[in-house]
Amino acid sequence: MAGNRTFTIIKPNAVGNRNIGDICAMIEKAGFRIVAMKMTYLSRNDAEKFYHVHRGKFFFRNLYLFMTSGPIVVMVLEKENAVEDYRTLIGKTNPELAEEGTIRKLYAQSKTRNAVHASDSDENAAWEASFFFNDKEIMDADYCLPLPEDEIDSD
Ligand code: 3AN
Repeated sequence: MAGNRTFTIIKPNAVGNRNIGDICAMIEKAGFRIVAMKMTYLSRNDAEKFYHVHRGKFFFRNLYLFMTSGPIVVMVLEKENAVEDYRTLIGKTNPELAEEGTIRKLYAQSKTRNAVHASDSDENAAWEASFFFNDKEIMDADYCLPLPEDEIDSD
């Protein structure tokens, strides 16, 4: 593996607002490699399991209803220091406090509709990635790149 991995979700508000492309561009420009990606949705059952650590908190119901309200894009990202660097790129949970130029500053509408989810530790990143992807669906960045140019016809 070329670096560490983190896991992210582009949330229903950002998918609905057609921000998938811009958010992925920011991720790649910041030096992350997308090694797994799909559009899917969270059933209520899955949302309860995925957010089990927030059960009982005052915002749980809002979070759970919002996260099941529309399609999401889930991704595994690879980079040195992935978890911390990605949290820096997305900015604070509350978009009003998020730093200029961060994903949440640009694309979040509120603490609930905050555009993206990010893992908070290597351990949680691995668990969250395995919640959505099997091993075959997570690419080995070293294996995939660079492209084998000598075997591809140039035209
Ligand atoms: P983060 O997403 O920045 O890691 P967490 O893990 O504390 O933040 O919270 C998970 C999710 O719960 C957040 N992305 C947000 O959607 C929601 N959330 C957290 N704190 C609040 C809050 N005070 N009010 C509303 N929603 C919240």
